[in-house]
Amino acid sequence: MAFSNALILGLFLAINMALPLPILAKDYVVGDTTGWAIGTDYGSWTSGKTFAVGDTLVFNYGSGHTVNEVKESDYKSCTTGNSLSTDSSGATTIKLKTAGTHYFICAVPGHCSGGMKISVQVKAGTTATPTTTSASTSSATNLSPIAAVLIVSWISYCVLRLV
Ligand SMILES: [Cu+2]
Repeated sequence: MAFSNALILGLFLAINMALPLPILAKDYVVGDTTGWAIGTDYGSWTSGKTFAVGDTLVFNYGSGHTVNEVKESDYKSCTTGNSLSTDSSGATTIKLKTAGTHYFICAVPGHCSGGMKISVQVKAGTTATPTTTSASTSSATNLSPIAAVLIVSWISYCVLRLV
């Protein structure tokens, strides 16, 4: 009896550890309490953070700034003429929809070179809609919930028999 209980407990723990937890999309406030401003080192703000598709960047700033998404070359040279998007609402929310590196700068002259530039590396997330590239990995993970349900059902059956 004691052995069975230990076995069940062990199995239960093993399943819990093996099951992938659902990864929820996160909101990141750029620069935290400092927000989107000149003189902030956004390189150190991004370091240690992992951004995934589905996450959101929130830029908070006063009037006189913008958030422009730009290409890498324009990020490096602080060029705003070819911006992919622009906003100056004071609270710009950017949903990270694609994997890869995304670049944002402030379009007000002097601000980008003054530090208002940020690049974020976005990895493919589990919250994204399935694409052909993730098909190979999703087939493996799709099996585990079914297996888990079967195992949990079997454990429940065993526990009920013991009681
Ligand atoms: Cu600015």
